[in-house]
Amino acid sequence: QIQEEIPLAPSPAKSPAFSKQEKKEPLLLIIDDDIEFITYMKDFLENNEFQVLVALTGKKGLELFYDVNPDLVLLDYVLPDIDGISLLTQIVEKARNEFTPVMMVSAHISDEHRTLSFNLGVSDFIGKPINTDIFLPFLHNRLSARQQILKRTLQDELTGAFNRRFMEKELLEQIERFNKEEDYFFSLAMVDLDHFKSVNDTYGHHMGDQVLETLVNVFEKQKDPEDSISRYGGEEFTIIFPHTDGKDAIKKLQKWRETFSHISFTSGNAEFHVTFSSGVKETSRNPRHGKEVLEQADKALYHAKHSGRNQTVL
Ligand code: GH3
Ligand code: MG
Ligand code: MG
Ligand code: MG
Repeated sequence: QIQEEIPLAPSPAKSPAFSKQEKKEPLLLIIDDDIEFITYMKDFLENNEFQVLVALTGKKGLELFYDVNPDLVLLDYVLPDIDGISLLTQIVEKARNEFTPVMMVSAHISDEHRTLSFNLGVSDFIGKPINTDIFLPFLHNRLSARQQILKRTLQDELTGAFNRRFMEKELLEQIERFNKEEDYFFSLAMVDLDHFKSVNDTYGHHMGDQVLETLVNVFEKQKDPEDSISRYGGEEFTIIFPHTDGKDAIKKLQKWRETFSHISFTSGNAEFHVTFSSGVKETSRNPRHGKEVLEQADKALYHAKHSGRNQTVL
């Protein structure tokens, strides 16, 4: 039997599958009211290592889309609650922003339907019943294209962390949630390596690059799945901790700082250690803009630097 919302394992993570650590099964959202079709597809896809979420109405589908950020959407052409094409348009627009392929599925393929769908921005139009032999490789192609795009647009090449563009998008979403949901809060940290210029000057840029990669590795290994590490620029990183107050964010950072500062880097015969400083801002009072949160974390970072480095300041 189909529930409208099939619960997912831990947090329906925001972090994309291209993260070095977590290789997750792709998440598909099926928005359709055809129970027979849904049952069949859900079963088939789950047997082929996909996670599947189902929504029986367009409205529920859009809500779920915002909640779980799926990798691909299978969308019924005709849904009971769709008011004209406005909801369809909203789903497709949301999908476009996330580089998420939308496959329109319908038992009635007319040129008119197809034209309308493609004009909306749907990437594919598939007829029911679906030939699953053909569908599977097709699905994989679409998903791998999406991964490539996400990688290029949201990931920092050197470290594998997210890039600043991702961070800005994520911060905007966090702020929106914070302003909308009563009990929601998050923390943001700015991290900057200590005396990094001298690492470059003494051991060379290549070594400096290795230090940056190692730092991100330490973070990625110790972070919780929903935390996101982004390279803000140069040797500065931003970490967003959803559902985390300043105290807990600091606790995490202290642990990471400890681990990182004990790593021995070697260059020729020399052995050296590197530390970082960080500033944390928690959303305890109403921040109106992401910029404000960033500025306050940056201020805290400034204090950490000026109180002797290798520390975290709230
Ligand atoms: P502080 O403790 O005050 O932060 O001192 P610092 O020497 O780290 O000073 P600052 O943060 O201003 O230095 C940033 C340095 O990081 C300068 C720049 O050459 C270096 N850097 C930025 N991006 C990269 C990179 O991608 N690779 C390497 N190797 N170095 C980088
Ligand atoms: Mg239908
Ligand atoms: Mg700096
Ligand atoms: Mg620095």
